[in-house]
Amino acid sequence: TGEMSGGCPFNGDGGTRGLLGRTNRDWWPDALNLEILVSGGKSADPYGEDFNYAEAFNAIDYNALKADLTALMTDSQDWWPADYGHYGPFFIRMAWHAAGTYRTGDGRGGASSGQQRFAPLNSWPDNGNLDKARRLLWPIKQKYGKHISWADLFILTGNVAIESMGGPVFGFGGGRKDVFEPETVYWGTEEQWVNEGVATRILPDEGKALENPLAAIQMGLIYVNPEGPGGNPHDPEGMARDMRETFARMAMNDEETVALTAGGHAFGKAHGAKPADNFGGAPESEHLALMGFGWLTDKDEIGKGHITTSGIEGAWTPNPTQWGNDYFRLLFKYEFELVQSPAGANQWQPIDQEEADMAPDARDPSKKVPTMMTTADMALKRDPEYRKISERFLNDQAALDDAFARAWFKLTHRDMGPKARYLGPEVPSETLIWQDPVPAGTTPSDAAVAEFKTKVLASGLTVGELVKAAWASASTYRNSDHRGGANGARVRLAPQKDWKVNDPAELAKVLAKLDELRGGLSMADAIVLAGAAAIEKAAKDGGYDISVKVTTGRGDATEEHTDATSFEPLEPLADGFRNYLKTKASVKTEDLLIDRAHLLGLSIPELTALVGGMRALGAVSTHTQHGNRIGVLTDRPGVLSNDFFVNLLSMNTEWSVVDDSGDEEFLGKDRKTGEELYRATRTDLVFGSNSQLRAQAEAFAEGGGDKTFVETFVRAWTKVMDADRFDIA
Ligand code: HEB
Repeated sequence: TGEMSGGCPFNGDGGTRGLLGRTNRDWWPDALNLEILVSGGKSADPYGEDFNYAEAFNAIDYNALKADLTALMTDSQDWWPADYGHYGPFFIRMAWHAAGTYRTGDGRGGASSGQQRFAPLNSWPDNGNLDKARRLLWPIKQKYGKHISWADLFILTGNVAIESMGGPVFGFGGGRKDVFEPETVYWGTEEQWVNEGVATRILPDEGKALENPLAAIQMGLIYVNPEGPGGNPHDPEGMARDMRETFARMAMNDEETVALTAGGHAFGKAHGAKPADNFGGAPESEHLALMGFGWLTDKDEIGKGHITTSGIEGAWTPNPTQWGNDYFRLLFKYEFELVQSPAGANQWQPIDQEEADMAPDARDPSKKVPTMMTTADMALKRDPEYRKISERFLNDQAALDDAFARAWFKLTHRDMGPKARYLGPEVPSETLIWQDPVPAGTTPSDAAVAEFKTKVLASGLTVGELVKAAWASASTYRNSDHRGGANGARVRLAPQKDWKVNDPAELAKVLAKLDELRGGLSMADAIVLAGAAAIEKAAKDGGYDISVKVTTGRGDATEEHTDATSFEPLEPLADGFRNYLKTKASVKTEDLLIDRAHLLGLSIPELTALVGGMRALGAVSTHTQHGNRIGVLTDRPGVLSNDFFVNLLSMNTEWSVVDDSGDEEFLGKDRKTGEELYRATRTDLVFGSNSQLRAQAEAFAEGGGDKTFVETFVRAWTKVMDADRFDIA
């Protein structure tokens, strides 16, 4: 037809940025490509599939490890001497930058898999010289081997650094298992780094807000530009705005932001001794003989402390290796003037600073040098809201201690998910609201389970309704920060219960009925069991005798256990499994399906089977811009069958775009008669149009493929239902 020939309608308005934005391959086209070796399902993990990190971690001599780390703090190495003879501040920055990439939008980033070892993070301008920090840790990593992951080591080292300089620490939970390849995370589309002059991402005059899910203000930064918005030091409001927005994206409020920044900058110094063009390139672009190091200059210069990292030069306090309140004392004692560092960066210097308030030189304690503040630090005094908090901390050291310790703990553990995942002797007993606590559940008897399932099937609720409710409950789970999931049954609570994707009225009806029937079962178990009962019935109606295994024991969370606002970012803007699209995104709608499958930890066959199975079961959102029952390519919805794949691949159907649907909705007509047969979305047709997904669909549509399909569907379903069961793992 005219519509399908010539131009390619599938490349329409949808894709402007691609799912991954700019990737390692774009940044470093010449880097060695190992991807071909991990294709074909081969793992890059040298420890093998059977390796149990929790067991390995629990066997460690934890105190000996901490003692080794403490000794390392002051064991200065000639190849990278410690400022003030103490590596503590350097390691705190390493830990903060490991954790600080976390963003609430998709739960990605963060410290939990040791990504700082790999590109692009190892080469971000903001991570300058942290290659040296990690290399300083290598002897300890080597000594303890697989008992401590790099990911855990980064954070534990940050804690030990704080403790060894007298700072307050709230606790440590281990359990971050290393991965051995770069994770694919969307970091933005810009083609230059921050230090190459790339534009800042919040520009109110141009109506430009920070794109979701990004949390950094320029490409290659952890958060904000320390010199000011886009490098401009004369925009205090903009500076505070940028800080507030980026820290909020990492789940931090104003108080936490002030405590973290001031507490962090109680320690250490910034490095801007020489213009940046005296230094080599980032690690990923450097010569083989540098063995993974970047940003190098000659040895004598390093020995003299002539280092440039951020370009800003100087310490914040007179005691950069000692916890205390000098940061706020100096911030409020002095007026500051704008000066340039030797490297040419904008920074603020106290006017008429008394010598007693000056900092020692990093290499020569007998020399005194002025302290400094970055434009970001100045915001803690220039922004009215930050200022109130800063003044409180200035006058109340105990409040700062507590706020810093708690915020640091949250910063470094926010991406670990439920407390059940924490390991080791220093896990705080106090339960924190951001850990999304769920009370322990109980395990019902087999008889009680069977009785409930029978009642559910006699309740008048449809297969589609029950499957949708269970999916709504479990599918919020994200592998990135391990939040969401069926445990706790938060689907009963705000905001989940009101999300459009969940068809709120229908969901309320289903939940009320299940509540009435559940007896002693938790709601969380009842929702999952009801879904299983529905699938077993649907399979039976399709001629398959299968059972869907449910591991009970889920608990029910209440509103008191729940920070409702913190769940808002978990709302799916699209859920291809239910054929739901809230608003058209800047990526293609099918990209969002792949993204969600990734967050759910699904393989390609699992993703395919779930989509086809949920369509067959009629588990499609009614509250979508596409209208009711779209994509249900079967005349027997509610029966588990491979009809979706058979009908999708049938050459009897000819597809065309529905006008005015923005290339989102498609009409399937009988090729001979022209009779309308089906309506479908991009998420449906992609299983016929994309060659790889089509191969999956074929495997499920072909002769005998129906059995493979049913088995894969049930396995994938159970995986999603149990994705958050860290309590039983
Ligand atoms: Fe910081 C450093 C900025 C936050 C901690 N810092 C730094 C620097 C800069 C910054 C520029 C320098 C670098 C070089 O070396 O040169 N920060 C910043 C900003 C922010 C921050 C902008 C936001 C607002 N920090 C922070 C936090 C923390 C920190 C949150 C933690 C907690 N830092 C830090 C430290 C240091 C730094 C410790 C030092 C290091 C050394 O000494 O080496």
